[in-house]
Amino acid sequence: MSGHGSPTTEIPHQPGTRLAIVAASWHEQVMDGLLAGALRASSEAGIAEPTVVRAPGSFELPVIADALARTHDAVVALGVVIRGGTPHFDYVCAAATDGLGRVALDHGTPIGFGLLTCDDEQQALDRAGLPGSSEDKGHGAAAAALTTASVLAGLAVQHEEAPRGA
Ligand code: DLZ
Repeated sequence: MSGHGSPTTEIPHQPGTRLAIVAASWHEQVMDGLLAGALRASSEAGIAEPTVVRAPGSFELPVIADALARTHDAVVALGVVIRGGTPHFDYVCAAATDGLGRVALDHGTPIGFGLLTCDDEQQALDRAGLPGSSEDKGHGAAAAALTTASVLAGLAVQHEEAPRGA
């Protein structure tokens, strides 16, 4: 899947949104770029101090995201998994992806999916929002989580204004 076709939506101004970012620790340079992009999106939304926590690896992202989803309005999960010569890649990617999807639905909390699954380090660098990168997936994941939180907040207001059956 490429970034072709990605939307250019403006992030809603939402300074009261409780945002958390969980970032894995493997592949430091790429992670630095992803985290910087997510923090930039947070500041574009007017959120001064999001919660930021580190996970050892991408496999641990869901359990930390689960804890954060209980106390925040939106969570951004960032990680990089690079294909090696063993099936480990597939297991880590599947566990992280399935787990993050489950957390979002279990808690009704949007989880921005900023997990890069790449064949090699160059692919990851190209998506990391670093100087010379063609994409900024950390910013994109945070923008998606924040926009979804804003949509959910709007739906909750509508629901309060128009009780079912009225
Ligand atoms: C073990 C492992 C490997 C081989 N590769 C990566 C990777 O590319 N990116 C990443 O975020 N984590 C990797 N890990 C670590 C696992 O996610 C996990 O932290 C360990 O298996 C310990 O549970």
